[in-house]
Amino acid sequence: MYSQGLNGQNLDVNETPEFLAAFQARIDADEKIEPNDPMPAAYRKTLIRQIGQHAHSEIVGMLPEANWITRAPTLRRKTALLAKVQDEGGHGLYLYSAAETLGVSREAMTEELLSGKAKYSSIFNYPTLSWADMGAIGWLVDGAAIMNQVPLCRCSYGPYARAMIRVCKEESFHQRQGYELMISLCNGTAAQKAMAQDSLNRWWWPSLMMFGPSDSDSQHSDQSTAWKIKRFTNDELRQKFVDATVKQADHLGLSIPDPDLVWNETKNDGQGGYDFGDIDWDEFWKVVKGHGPMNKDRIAARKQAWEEGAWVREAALAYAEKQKQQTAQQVTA
Ligand code: BYC
Repeated sequence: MYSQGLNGQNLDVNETPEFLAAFQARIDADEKIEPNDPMPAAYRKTLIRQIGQHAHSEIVGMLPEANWITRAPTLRRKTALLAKVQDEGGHGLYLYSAAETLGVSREAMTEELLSGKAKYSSIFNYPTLSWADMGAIGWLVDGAAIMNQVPLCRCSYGPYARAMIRVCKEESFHQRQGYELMISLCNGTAAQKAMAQDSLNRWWWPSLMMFGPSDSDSQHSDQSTAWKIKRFTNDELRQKFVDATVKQADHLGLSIPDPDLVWNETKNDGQGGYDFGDIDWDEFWKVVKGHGPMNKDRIAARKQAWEEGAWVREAALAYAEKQKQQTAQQVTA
């Protein structure tokens, strides 16, 4: 939809020092960069990478939860989960559209996902083993997503920033849906509470990994921050998430699976924050490189959906072409 507005005139820019300085001055003045504005090729490439991977994450992210729609324990839970999974599909579509405004096609992005070239969030390569995982995902995964994505509403690239406003509103509903599910389980039987604890144990560390490698290993952070694509570093957002979430676990009466978690009054410029244990970065990179528990299944499911949906795309294109011809005939008549 957005790509209709891209006229392609500024895809090749002569990146003289004057041009780069003027571009950075626009960013520093908090101006939004729009699809037809001239921009450095590296800025465009960074956005295509990040927005494309973000879109893939939303679409792949439908799979772990969709697995539980038919097994939701009540009609109320089923409709809420169905709506949530549908929202994630919508987020993927806004994001693919935002990436298209940068001159990349949806087909090219999908091919990169299916070939393993484009990444998607590590979190979706873990299995959903119990109903409590629907609560833990909403609470922790959507909670982490909100922490990361609210700053993206102020990203320098207009279409991405605007798409994130609606996405964040919906993620907020998802987070509450998950937390409310956890409250019910924690107020239920001992077995239900144990199921909630087991789920927290399995999803805690992968949720911290969602924020990406530590700042010292984050190859893109410095440039993305200078371009105001990123407003906070990976470690800053991870810290904010831990500080907000520990209190929520306390309220549920659940224990965070980290023996090194301790309040540190000196953190966050003296406002206090939690010290936490070391993240298993070997596990993180293994999952990112395609060797997590569910990587193969996730890509196989996307490949199947892409192939089986080919006729729908063809039919939609043929219909659009027919409509175009009919409109042209009406104009000339
Ligand atoms: N998983 O230099 P860095 C959701 C990659 S969807 C996999 O720090 P950057 C939801 C990174 O791509 C959640 N890969 O990168 C959906 C880079 O590799 P490449 C998705 C990761 O971009 C359904 C390399 O590691 N959210 O919320 O500056 C249901 C070095 O990293 C991960 C977004 O996509 C990871 N966790 O920062 C429920 C948000 N972390 O590209 C919920 C938008 C890093 O050079 N994205 N990598 O091959 C971002 O904010 C940033 O891209 C990141 C990474 C913070 C994720």
